Amino acid sequence: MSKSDFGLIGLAVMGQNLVLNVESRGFRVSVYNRTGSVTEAFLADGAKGRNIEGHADLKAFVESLATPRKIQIMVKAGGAVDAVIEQLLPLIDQGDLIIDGGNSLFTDTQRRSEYLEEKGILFIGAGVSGGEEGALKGPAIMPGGPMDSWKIIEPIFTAISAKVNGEACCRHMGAGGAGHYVKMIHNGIEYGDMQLICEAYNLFKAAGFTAEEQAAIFDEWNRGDLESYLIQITSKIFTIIDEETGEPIVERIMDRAGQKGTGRWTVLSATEMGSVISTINAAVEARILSSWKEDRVEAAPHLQGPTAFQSGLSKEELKQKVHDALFASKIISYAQGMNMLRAASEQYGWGLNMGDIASVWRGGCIIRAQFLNRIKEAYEGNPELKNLMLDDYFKGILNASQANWREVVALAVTNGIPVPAFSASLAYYDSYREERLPANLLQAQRDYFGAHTYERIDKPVGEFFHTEWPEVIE
Ligand code: NBP
Repeated sequence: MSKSDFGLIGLAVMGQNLVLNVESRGFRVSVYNRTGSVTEAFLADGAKGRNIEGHADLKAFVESLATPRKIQIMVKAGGAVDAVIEQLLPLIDQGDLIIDGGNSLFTDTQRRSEYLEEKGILFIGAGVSGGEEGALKGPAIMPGGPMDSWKIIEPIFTAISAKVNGEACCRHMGAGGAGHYVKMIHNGIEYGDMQLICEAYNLFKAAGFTAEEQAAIFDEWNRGDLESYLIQITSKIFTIIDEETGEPIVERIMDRAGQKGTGRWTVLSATEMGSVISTINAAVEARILSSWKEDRVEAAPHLQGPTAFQSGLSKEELKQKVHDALFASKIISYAQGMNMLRAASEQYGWGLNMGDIASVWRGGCIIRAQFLNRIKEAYEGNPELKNLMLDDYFKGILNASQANWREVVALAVTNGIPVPAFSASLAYYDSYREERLPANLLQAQRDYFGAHTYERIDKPVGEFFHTEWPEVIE
């Protein structure tokens, strides 16, 4: 029997669907899963009649693969990946390629890259986005690792990835952990996008829009400049009615959000690098606050706020203003994410290409959106673009939207409706365009209590001064 072109370990939902996708592109695939019954069930069901062979024994699995072997690990991120690598090492040869396609922390990927390089094993850490459906029909793939390793898997990854205008949503991102880093930022941006949509929904709900009206608004937005997968599914969510109560299902769902950790990793990495991702940060914190359900229920009768929603706006006017606030905030979120990628690229020497990243995110993944074409164009037109906000297209939108954006944030604040991501985005915009921030006073305070010194606006940069501040008498 001919050897397989590709092997995959880890037959949970993502692994199974990726296998079916690879096979559907004309490749022969071997599979292995720690729990053998899972492999058997897959062979008897989804893989039945397809060019897929399953193995209960890891050695037999490895031997079934054509060399250089291409083995993708699709198991739970963390220790399980290391465990599988250790099991593979005695069985594979130098020059074989291991790909970790799970949501691994990029520092783990960097470590594994170095470890495997020492042993002569090729390694790619690939972020895969698009959930189960993407895995089956065409995900966005963000591979990182040495170029020679990438070349080995490029034909298969290019074949299975999503396509936009005939272009594969899969490009080599950079060395080491670059691919998993880009995937982590993708997930952070996904958090931001989702939270911004939720804030729009919350305002509409307070203003008395029905679920049906919201379905129509998001559907309309999905046919305009906000066109995206997340806006599309949001529109559909509002159309689903709970059979038991006859209410829209969204109103029966518990308001306690979960998270698996990639948003938190993004925030931690930003803090370490001195990047500002306030929109994503607000989104991560909003999920945490949502999880404090019992505390919120207990506090609600004790802490006062405005009672009836008042705006003085027609529904049509409010719709337009919220649209502008959402679009402007979304631009800020992407501007922050792209700047963080640039900072990481410099820090780790990855040479990330912003245009390529925007291009890969256009299809297959959760944040796929029409406006990623504009981001791609912005960075292709000016690879040194300092901040996405300064690109002509985005600058035009921000300038045209800022008045409505402010009105929406003010309206939310006046009515006691939390809009942490809208307002964090606006504060970033206003801080970035401010020539003089109040950090002069901050420097004075630091010099006061810690003699940290300060620079002066009327003296050369890099010259430091200290004032003998008056003693504080307690
Ligand atoms: P899970 O993350 O739920 O992992 C389950 C798989 O890991 C099973 O095949 C399981 O084998 C295997 N496994 C575990 Br758990 N511990 C193992 C160990 N010590 N040795 C060998 N195998 C082990 O699966 P998933 O949801 O398909 O996701 C796979 C990867 O893709 C994860 O890193 C995930 O974060 C990432 N991802 C998921 C999605 C998504 O939408 N679900 C999207 C994008 C990326 P068993 O059957 O023997 O328990």
